[in-house]
Amino acid sequence: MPHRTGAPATEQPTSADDSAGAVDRAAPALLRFAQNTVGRDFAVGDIHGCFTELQRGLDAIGFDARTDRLFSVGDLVDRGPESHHALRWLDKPWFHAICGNHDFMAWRHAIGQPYEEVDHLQHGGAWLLMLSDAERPEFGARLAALPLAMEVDTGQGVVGLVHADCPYDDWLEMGRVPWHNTEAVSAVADCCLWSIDSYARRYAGHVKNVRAVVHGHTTTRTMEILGNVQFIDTGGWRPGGHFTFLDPQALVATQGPVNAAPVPSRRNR
Ligand SMILES: [Mn+2]
Repeated sequence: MPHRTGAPATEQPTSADDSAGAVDRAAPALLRFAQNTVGRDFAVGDIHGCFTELQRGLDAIGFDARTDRLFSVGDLVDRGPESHHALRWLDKPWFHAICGNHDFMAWRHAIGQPYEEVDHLQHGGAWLLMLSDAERPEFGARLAALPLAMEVDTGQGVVGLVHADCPYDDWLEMGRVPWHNTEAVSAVADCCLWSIDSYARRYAGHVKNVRAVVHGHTTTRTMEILGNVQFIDTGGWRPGGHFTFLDPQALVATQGPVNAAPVPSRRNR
């Protein structure tokens, strides 16, 4: 059980039946990547259907698809105009993503088992209705297969990626989670997907046995570091924000260009 995050935050589910681990996943929930010895690695925050903006950022940092890798900390879909491009991006051999709460809501919606605690349609999910009946299950299956966490070997220890919050003070615990035992996993999955607790408390403890843990989910004006935990969702998906590209090997972040899309009128946000 997670011991860091305490009581569930308001967005978190209360029923085990509706919790994030209650539906079988097609992939191991913790994926490990070997060190990239031929190019650079970058982690990027929430994308939310803004893949053209993301590409603009990649161009700005000179991303080389032949040798570099891009790791998304989740929330590929909802809110932006190009959520339906998510599978195209997941097909790219250099693009790897974990599951965010929006990806979770989208896949539950797409397979006809909507997550009852949050109305996905009210949180950017209307794009799913635009897909054909043939496309929707494919999105459901692909998003359901996203792992809840990743670790990237940097040659100086691993850097961990989790969408919202790390359930443990010791990264090795992530490797001990019985990911296929859905009842045991649900509280862990809920923390990984939804929790804003550590950030809200400005918790600055050091997660052991990992160089750094990288999160999205909590949108900040500039990247923030608490202990060895790095929050990199700097709102590249919304007007005035920018993508932050964090090199896990050097632990150096580069800012992408400012998102110059017009600010939507208030009722359309
Ligand atoms: Mn999120």
